[in-house]
Amino acid sequence: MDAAKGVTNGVKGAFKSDARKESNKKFHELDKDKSGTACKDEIAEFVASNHNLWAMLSVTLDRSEESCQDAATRVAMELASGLKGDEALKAELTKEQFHKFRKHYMLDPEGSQEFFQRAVFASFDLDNNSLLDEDELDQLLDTFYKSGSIFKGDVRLPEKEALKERILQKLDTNHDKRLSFARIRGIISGTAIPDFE
Ligand SMILES: [Ca+2]
Ligand SMILES: [Ca+2]
Repeated sequence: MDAAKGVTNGVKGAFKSDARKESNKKFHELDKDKSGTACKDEIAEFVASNHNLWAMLSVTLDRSEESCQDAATRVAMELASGLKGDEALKAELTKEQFHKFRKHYMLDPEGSQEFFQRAVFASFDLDNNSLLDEDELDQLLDTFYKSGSIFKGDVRLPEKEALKERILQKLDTNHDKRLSFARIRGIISGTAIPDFE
């Protein structure tokens, strides 16, 4: 290994262990019952005290802090556990899972963006089945038509029903009138809107 590379790796290593140390410290604090794992209630408290996980959601969607914290907690449990829906809520997260979640979705700007988009999705996925059905999609689309939404831009939106039709036509490839996060992500982030013009 040459000297420059050695230094780079050394710096990376130091950064890594700092992030890791911080995660371990936070995990220790949130693990209230000292079980060595983090359950949903413990993560919920952690989420509540980390405003950047839900405050923008509350402003953007004009929803209560409590409902946004709830959506953010569901997303955090899913991303950290790798499980879905109720299974994720029953998970006991390890210190390692917590650290990975924190590193990917809290410390990394792109990951934070994804977390926000997933939290928007979760806010409308009221039955927590990881799919937006027609009613849930309807509510999401309502936010397109409200002023001050994140989905702004100069794009002229068609009538809501027409937009819904087009979204389903384009994205609901198995025709069950339900959309997963992966399918609708472009709509939530705004990047897919021009496709509909
Ligand atoms: Ca615990
Ligand atoms: Ca749903």
